[in-house]
Amino acid sequence: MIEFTRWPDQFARHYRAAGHWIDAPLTRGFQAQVAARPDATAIICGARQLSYAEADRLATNLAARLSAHGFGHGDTALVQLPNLAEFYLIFLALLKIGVAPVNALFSHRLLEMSSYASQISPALLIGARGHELFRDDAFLDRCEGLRLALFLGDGGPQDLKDWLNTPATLPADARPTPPDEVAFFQLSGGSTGTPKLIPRTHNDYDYSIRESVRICGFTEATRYLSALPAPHNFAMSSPGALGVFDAGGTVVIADNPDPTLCFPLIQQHRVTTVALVPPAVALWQSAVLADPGAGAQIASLDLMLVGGANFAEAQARRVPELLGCRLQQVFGMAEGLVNYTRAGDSEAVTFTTQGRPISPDDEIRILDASGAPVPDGTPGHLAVRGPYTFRGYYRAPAHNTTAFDAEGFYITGDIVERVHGGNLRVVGRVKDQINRGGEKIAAEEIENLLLRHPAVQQAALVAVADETLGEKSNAIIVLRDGEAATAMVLRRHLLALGIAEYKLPDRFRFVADLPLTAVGKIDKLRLRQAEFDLQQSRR
Ligand code: J2J
Repeated sequence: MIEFTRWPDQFARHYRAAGHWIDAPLTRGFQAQVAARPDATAIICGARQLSYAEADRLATNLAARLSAHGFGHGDTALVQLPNLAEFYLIFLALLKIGVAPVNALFSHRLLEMSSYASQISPALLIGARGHELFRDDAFLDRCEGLRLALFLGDGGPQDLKDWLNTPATLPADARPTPPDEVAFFQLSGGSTGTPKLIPRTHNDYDYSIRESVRICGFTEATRYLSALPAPHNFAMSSPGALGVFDAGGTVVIADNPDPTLCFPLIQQHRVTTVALVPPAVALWQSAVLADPGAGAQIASLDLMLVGGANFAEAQARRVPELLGCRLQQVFGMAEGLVNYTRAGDSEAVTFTTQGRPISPDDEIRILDASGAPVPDGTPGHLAVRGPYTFRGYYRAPAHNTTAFDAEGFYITGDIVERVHGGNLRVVGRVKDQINRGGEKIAAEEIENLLLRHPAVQQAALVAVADETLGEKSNAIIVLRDGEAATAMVLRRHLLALGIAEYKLPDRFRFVADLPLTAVGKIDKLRLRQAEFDLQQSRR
């Protein structure tokens, strides 16, 4: 079994007694639909339409062959695929035999993938030959204990499609890991030097999905456009593709949220529901404004879920106006807690808050700097404990001592206020992270990499406001005496180290010195304020 930080017994007992944890595997919802409505369409991907029975058959083929090769409980997998049907087939296959995957983003490169590999030592690697990292097999040497690698587009014995398509029978004793064990690892947006992993159990994740389905009213008639990166927690579970499978609806896959790609898909497949980050909503709104015909293309759209980053009230109000659908705001995190505005909420709640928690057992604390609760309407630090909020990052004991308080509350690093009868409004952040249009960048990770360049003496990454993305990243650099380096040189340095492109600083600024705190650390607060002031003065 995979070691992870469990919920204390009395909490587990309570979550079971309350009916939150039902001791079923994460495949439960999907398998129920396979049994009840085998011919219903589960996934549309390009020209392919997979029924529930067909998707199950392919996932079972892969699971069976992996099982025959000795894969099972205790094994982990590192998976990286673009938005394709195979992503879900593999996830289901691995769950069926109790192999726990990390599903990396397709934008991740050498550095992120190496970090995941060293944290989980995957026995299985699944990737796409189309990704730069897998043009050859060099990366395999970085995976200690690797027993098998399969690739999309391989064409040889390692061809993933071959493993999915060749009929095979699952042994009678193959089963998912027990419901209160790790089902898979979710990715943390992070604020530390290395990307952290979040163990998610069947019980906790399944609960968040079941309740999300109920809150968002997903049914067999739901046709959900999956246009965000498929492994992201929002796209997987809020209610996400797994929520669609639970309800028996159809997932329509898009590679990305570009309206020129998505609008025709919506029209062709009569899509009813979509989840987007705010910058994508802005793109969709502009597309409709620019071409009234575009509005007709998306006429089947009934519900838009928006989350992942700050969503301005004015833009929220324009969702029903311009896009002709209902809006539910979502404030979630891969670590657990998810909040939704609900159908039937007042306009004030729908347009100016990020909703309220899924569960009556989500314990929310909003605290001032001294740790005392703040009154409603006052911003404070959000801490949370509950039936689907994790209890510890994977193999990160030192970090866990500061990420949680003594009572097991996860300290989110978000600043929120409670308004309109228990709804939360996200007003800021103290974690050292840049939220670049929903994509999270841990400042420390990039600063450490910048410091590896010989010309760099000090480096600080801070967020600056951006009209399109909400935030962009700004690297502020002090060079060593007598050294020279340009933005281009440092950008190349970061790319050569192998970071995902979305983490590249949008701008570089070279300064003579950085403000320091009393203990000699870079004073990020002052720096952020200085950058903000600079930005204002340029307007
Ligand atoms: C402001 N900030 C938000 C929102 C997340 C559903 C939706 C989103 C995520 C997600 C998710 C925000 N307004 N509506 O996992 O299941 C910021 C907060 C939060 C961090 C989490 C889901 N919604 N945020 O975005 O793990 O700062 O999850 O702590 O990527 O995004 O990021 P992530």
